[in-house]
Amino acid sequence: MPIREINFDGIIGPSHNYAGLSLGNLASTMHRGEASCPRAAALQGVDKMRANLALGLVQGVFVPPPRPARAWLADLGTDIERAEPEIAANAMSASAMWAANAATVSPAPDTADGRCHLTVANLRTMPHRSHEWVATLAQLELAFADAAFAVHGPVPAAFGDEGAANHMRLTTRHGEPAIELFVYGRTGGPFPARQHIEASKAIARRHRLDPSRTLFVEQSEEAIAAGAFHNDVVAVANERVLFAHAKAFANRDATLAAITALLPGVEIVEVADAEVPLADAIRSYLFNAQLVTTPDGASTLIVPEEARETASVWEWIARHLASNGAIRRVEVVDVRQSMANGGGPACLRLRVACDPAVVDPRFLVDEAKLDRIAATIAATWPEEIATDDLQRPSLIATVENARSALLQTLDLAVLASRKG
Ligand code: SUG
Repeated sequence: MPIREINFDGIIGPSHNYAGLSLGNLASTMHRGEASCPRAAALQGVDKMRANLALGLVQGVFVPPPRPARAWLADLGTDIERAEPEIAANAMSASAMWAANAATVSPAPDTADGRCHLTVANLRTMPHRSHEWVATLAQLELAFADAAFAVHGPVPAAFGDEGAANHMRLTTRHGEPAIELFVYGRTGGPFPARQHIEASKAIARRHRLDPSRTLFVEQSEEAIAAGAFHNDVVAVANERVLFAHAKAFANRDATLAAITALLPGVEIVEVADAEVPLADAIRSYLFNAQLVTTPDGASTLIVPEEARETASVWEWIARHLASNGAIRRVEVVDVRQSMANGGGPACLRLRVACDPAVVDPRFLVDEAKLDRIAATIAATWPEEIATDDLQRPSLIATVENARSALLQTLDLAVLASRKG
């Protein structure tokens, strides 16, 4: 079977809540303290996957890690009952749902040993995300156990790494080798830059990429300061299309010139600030869309409902479609529960380009399996979580039982015994 692009969506976990833990992520801060709806959130995620299947795409899933993160709490010398509320919230986060931050992936055609390489992200900048990698690595090692893959542990925690959200790959149909772009932050003004250049360079070396087809690009300080805590909030790439805001990169001209020099067939779709101001781009998550190629060859943009509700964005989309631009079709999905924590359609998925036959089939889904997942969610996920519930013993029992039920549904009980 040929290489296909597979989107692995993080199933939104039963502890999904709005503790407001992510400084620099405006949605997370704005919704701090609100009650969340984990069951509705997870079902929104399932519906997004159904829509992807209907487009003819190959779809996979990752399961939520154990919450509370009991091993992390033990390393801190405490437990969920006794931890201070802020620490408890960090141990109860469902943030692993944003699978774009799970790992960086270099498909086999780009690597010197012809294997598809994955490096799990250390996510060290935010405490609630810093412990995700342990359970994520266990899952990656299971899903991608075939010799076609090389799964790497995290880069040293001295250097922050947030995975595929800061990585783009461009190819053309003319058969030139792909280029991989690593976007790092140097400063974000008042907000942390989460991706460190040394982490990106380490990943490129581990993945045995061709240095002459690898670019390290600085994200603009203005974008980070405006709330684009990851590059995928202001840019997305698929095949030969790069879709980006004009303020995405620190050195716009040099960056676009370097990309074009390496890949003359690239199509750059740039949105000017005068058309869609940075604030609208971030509020609407126009660029946190899934840019995919459907089997009919059409470049399709999957945007959240919030894009339709933002006038400048929806007008830009209408103009682009009418002009017969590189993006041929736009689909709208409702992922509002995730969006309220700063996670759009693209955050919820990790792209792995490989032969689907070499992936552990338990991580691939069709309609029937999504029905079973939805039934488990409907039966076991809590309906609502208020942030002062996070240490309530009955909620903790519900969250742990819900994950066990999902692992049973997917025949992945083996993950229950792994540390996380
Ligand atoms: O890391 N939100 C996530 C959102 C991640 C979005 N991912 C990408 N852009 N690829 C984050 O900031 C909020 C959790 C809270 O506030 O409780 C949070 O972690």
